Amino acid sequence: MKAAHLLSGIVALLFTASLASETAAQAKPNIVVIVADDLGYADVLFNPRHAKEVTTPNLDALAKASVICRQGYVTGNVCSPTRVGLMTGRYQQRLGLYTGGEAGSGLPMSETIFPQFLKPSGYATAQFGKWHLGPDPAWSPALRGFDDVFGFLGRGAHDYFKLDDPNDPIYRGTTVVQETGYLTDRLGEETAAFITRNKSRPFFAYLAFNAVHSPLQAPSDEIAKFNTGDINRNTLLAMGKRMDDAVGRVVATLKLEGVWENTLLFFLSDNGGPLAQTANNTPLRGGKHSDYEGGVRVPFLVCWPAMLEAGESQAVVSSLDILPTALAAAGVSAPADKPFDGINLLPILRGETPSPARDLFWCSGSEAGWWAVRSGDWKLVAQRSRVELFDLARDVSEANDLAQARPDKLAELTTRHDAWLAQMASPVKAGEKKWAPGMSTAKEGKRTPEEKQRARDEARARKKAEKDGP
Ligand SMILES: [Ca+2]
Repeated sequence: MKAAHLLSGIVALLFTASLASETAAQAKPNIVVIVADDLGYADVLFNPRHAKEVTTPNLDALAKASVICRQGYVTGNVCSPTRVGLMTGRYQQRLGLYTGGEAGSGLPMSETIFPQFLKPSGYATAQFGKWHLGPDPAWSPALRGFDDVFGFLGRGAHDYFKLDDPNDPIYRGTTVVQETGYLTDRLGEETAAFITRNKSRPFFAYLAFNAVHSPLQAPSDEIAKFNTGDINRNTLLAMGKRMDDAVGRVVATLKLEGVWENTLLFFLSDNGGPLAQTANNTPLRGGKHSDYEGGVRVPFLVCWPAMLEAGESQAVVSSLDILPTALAAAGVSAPADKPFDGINLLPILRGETPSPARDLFWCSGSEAGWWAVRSGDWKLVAQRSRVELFDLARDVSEANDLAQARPDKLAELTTRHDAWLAQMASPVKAGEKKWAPGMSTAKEGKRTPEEKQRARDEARARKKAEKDGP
């Protein structure tokens, strides 16, 4: 009897222990998504071929605790469209949003976005920094699932020092506020304060720096620490360093508040570095505004100390995967009516399943004329009539065009892209899904003087918008 009692006692104890450990394992992780803006692929220390003058010690420390995804992509080559993909887990082209102008004019309010999937599970949600998914307060993230909001809405760029400009306001929630300080510092401080306020419940923080997007502005003492001989480069690096400090502050706060281990954190850039602004994308070709690797392959980290062993991954991953991965980690079901284009990365990054064969697609519509597809190690990159083919396994710099040598692959990838594009919506603003020969030249010849003037005005407006930043 005694022995039986003892045994049942042990069984009960084991049962309780296993329940407790299961509960601990099931505690919902915090989700932190940090997006840099226009960050050069080689302007971070964790790229082994980083530019020698780069200083990002906090990002480097984060990378050492993360899975560094060496083949991480975003879904577009400019700011706004990639944010649609990130917020919905679906290609932005499904909504007819191909260009910066289209996506920046508004991600339809009818779409369910990232925080709205998490809120029913008890997550506190917050957005800090650049929104760029709708131009005015009607499109505010505060009206679509984010409890706390601190940032700016309408444009790709914001002055880093002038934080009280009524023409380009900073909002807290839906209220315009007058702020002081350096914007990048402020975003780090606000995110840290949110973490402290919500440490005892699961939270989702979306920290979208506008750094290191133009305008090139940094505190002069920070700029003075760099000595490249180029004031623009010095300023860009100072902006990057300040962003690195803000990331360091966020990570330090997660640790201080005891929630670091169970936080799933992503870090990436929204598109490649702009070469005109002295960004360095080594060893990749091109930069922002192009579908070469330099425009769409970005620094990409996934960190979850409790559940992911740090290291490197060569899996092809996308910003589309962030939402599905976060929902899987949080135990939230993916929507059945609008299936994600992204995938749950956790089994892949844990090495439980091999990297799946997958295709990634890009398309900026007929106006910009860029489109591209990656299938296995093959990549087709097209802008209008120029179509090139690369083998990324041997030629990550896209220096050796194999279009003539491998017409079979060229045809195969074109077919894959056409099949994908057929599922996408037409551009909401202008043009066709894809540029075709004769499209713009034919129009040009038939224009009346009024149409030509309008085209010139539009080009000027586009140029100004580009300066403000897509
Ligand atoms: Ca950007």
